[in-house]
Amino acid sequence: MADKATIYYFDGRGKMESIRWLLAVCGVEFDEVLLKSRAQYLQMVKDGLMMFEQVPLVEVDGMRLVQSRAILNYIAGKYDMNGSNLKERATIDMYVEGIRDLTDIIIRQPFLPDAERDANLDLINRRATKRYFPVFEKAFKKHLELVPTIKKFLQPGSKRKPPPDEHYVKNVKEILDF
Ligand SMILES: N[C@@H](CCC(=O)N[C@@H](CS)C(=O)NCC(=O)O)C(=O)O
Repeated sequence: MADKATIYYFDGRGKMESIRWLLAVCGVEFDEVLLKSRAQYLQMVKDGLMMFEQVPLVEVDGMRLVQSRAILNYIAGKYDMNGSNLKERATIDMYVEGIRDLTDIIIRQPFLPDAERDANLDLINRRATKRYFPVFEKAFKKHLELVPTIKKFLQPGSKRKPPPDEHYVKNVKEILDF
């Protein structure tokens, strides 16, 4: 039985969603502490919970992990998701870094000033359809069967978060004071 984790983040996708996905794929149960107010965030900073005063924060195996790459690498390493040799690891890393480049421009979209939204949306569409999706579609054609843990995470009622809405954006801005 995998050790349970506790994750700290806003009530939305952001930089935590890939971590939620990986935990789910690895079959790791997790509790969520949702950041709801600036006071709660400041208290976490005061208590020294986050090394760089940032979330995502994941408590697992007696550690407080921050930095999404470090968190993902730890979980992937622990649950043997890094391939069986250095070459497989390099291939996995290329897919991971590719999808990170795409999600970086997606995550920022709802936080952009109005004047920059259309251009960024255009960039997302171009990059997704022309650069990233074809690579992943090709890979999925080779490995099409749906892993049961992924199937489960896609069901309603899982801890998967919905796309960001105005309420989420307002909440994050209030908590981080920007
Ligand atoms: N490199 C970090 C960036 C984390 C990050 O930017 N977190 C934001 C929320 S998504 C945050 O906590 N910002 C508060 C701050 O930087 O003061 C990671 O990948 O985890």
